[in-house]
Amino acid sequence: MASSLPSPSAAPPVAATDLPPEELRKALRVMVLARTLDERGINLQRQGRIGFYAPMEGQEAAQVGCAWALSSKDWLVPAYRELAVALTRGVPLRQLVDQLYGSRADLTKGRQMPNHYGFAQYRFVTPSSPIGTQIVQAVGLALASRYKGEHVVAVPFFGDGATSSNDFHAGLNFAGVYRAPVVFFCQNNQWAISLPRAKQTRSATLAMKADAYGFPGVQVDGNDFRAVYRAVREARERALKGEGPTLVEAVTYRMGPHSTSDDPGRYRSNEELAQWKRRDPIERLRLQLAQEGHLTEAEFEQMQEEARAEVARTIREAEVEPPPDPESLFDDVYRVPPPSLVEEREEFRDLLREGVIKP
Ligand SMILES: Cc1ncc(C[n+]2csc(CCOP(=O)(O)OP(=O)(O)O)c2C)c(N)n1
Ligand SMILES: [Mg+2]
Repeated sequence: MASSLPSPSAAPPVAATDLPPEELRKALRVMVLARTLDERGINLQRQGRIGFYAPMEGQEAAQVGCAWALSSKDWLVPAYRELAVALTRGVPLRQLVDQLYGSRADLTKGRQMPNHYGFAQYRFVTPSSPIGTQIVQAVGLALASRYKGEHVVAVPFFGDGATSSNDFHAGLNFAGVYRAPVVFFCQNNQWAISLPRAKQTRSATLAMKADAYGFPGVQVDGNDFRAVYRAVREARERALKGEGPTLVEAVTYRMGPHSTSDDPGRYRSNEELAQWKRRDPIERLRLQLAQEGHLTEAEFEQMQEEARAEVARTIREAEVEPPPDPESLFDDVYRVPPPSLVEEREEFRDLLREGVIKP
């Protein structure tokens, strides 16, 4: 895999971008906020305060760069690792943390695993856990939006592993045939749990798979915010002009474990991690801004400090929310519940009252 890595000594020259420095500083702030919550997320699980966490450390530039290039009405169709996408779209930190706790304040009512959040208001679709399913869902959303005359794209977020799923091929083929306004955003973070990219496919790149479906595929340095932003913006423009989908492969790295149920030390080396840490996406954008005279060290430290304080305050507030009302598990399935379910609900209420079932 080392052969596919860009050489750290040959850092690319600072790329031109249409984004003014203030926008880039805002993007960096979101990247820092995402990393801060991510670190706390792992610790909260280790301390037994939440049940599960899937970190995205290392993928901040890919996620923020992509989401920054979209409009607020474009559909986001994520997997379980898209924290920084949600933050870029403007989802309040508190709503994300409430979902991690699955408390009464959680919009998904404690029914989804942590990280599997959805926000209708932000067009951030709740992920389905089976790998690749969001790809076909996004194609459907894109076509439906076009029929309705909306000037938007749909963006499924998926990993290198998902490119082996049936839904990847079905989704790309259908989108190609119907020129669906989709930007397929693949974060190639080198691993699908313990399966390395080299064992995922013999294709030289993931981007080239788009060739078979008759539309462009572009590979981009996923740790370079500006490169990702530019690639997604161009793909979006193509889609909106009616020229069809694009597959964007953002080459990046999952620095943490797959999830809190995983120990990456069992399948990958410290050297590999160290190599990628030298390509840290946050450090890259920070350095670019500093070199261009748009960010001082003190300003960056303040960004980190503010993020830490905001995350700590949000966790403190979210943690005292009570758990969901146990009886609410009977809600939302039927508009008019069948008699058997009404009966079951009454029985459940009795067991709660008698203390046989504890909330
Ligand atoms: C259809 C299906 N098969 C297997 C799994 C178990 N699983 C969960 S995550 C994952 C790896 C996905 O890797 P990738 O697409 O590269 O995304 P990443 O986790 O690296 O972000 C697997 C195999 C699943 N959720 N769904
Ligand atoms: Mg992966």
